[in-house]
Amino acid sequence: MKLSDLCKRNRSFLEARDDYDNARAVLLGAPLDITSSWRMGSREAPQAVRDASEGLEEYSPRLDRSLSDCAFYDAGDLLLPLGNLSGSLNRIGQAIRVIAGDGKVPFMLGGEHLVTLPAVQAMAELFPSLVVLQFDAHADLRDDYLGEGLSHATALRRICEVVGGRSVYQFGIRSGTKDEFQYGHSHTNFFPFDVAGSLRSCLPGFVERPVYVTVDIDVVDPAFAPGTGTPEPDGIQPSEIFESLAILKELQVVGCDIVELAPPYDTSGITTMLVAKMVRESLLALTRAASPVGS
Ligand SMILES: [Mn+2]
Repeated sequence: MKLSDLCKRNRSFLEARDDYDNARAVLLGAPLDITSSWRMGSREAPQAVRDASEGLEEYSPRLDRSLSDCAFYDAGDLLLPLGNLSGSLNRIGQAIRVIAGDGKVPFMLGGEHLVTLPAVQAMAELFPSLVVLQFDAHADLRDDYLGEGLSHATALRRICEVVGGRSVYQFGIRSGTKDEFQYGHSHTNFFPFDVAGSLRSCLPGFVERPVYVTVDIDVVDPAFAPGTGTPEPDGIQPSEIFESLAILKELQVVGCDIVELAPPYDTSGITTMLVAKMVRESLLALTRAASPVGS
């Protein structure tokens, strides 16, 4: 199936090129929020981020690089059969397979955190030594949530089953059950609270490997990012997330996503603007990196 058969295109992200064939990265909205355990609304995030991007400069002083120098395409939002969870996840995986199969970096905008699972499954088929980096307030390591194995609260547990816990790195975690923290400490590379310093300290472990990066916006403190389904106090400042995203240019990032922005709770628009700026900085960092492994 063609990507255009799976998506609906609307207004594009700032400076996106209308040229899929020559794009290095492809933005893709995954507006799924049906397993959100508390507050829904993340399905509205991809289009809200595109709208907010109009308020950004295309130049990044931190990276000294402009979006106009960056070949990326905005594929629009996936058409998902909401209410059909497995059908929705299958469609996400299908689209990621098309993009990555064309040698491009898929950059997905959630949606809830469960959208990361089919993306990682698809990427791990193409890149068997895939490493997953997660920036998040929550461990997302439950084995089930209310008896369901597929939930945004179980996303990273399922991902551990795909790539192996030793290939999963979790940064900024400050919330979860005691079982989740024990599982994290014994099965994954688990770094509670800290993000940028821990990321830098473990770079040698995966600098030669293909990396998938998943950023849950709730890793940032709710003072700066209130527009999310499950805000968790005691988080990092935006400067630490931007410092961490800049490090991506040293890695072989083959895919990434930013999830869990929920515009209905973002009355001032600051969370949406933060995510738009994170998209800009990530695009600039990862398209400057070396070609992905295997491409
Ligand atoms: Mn999460």
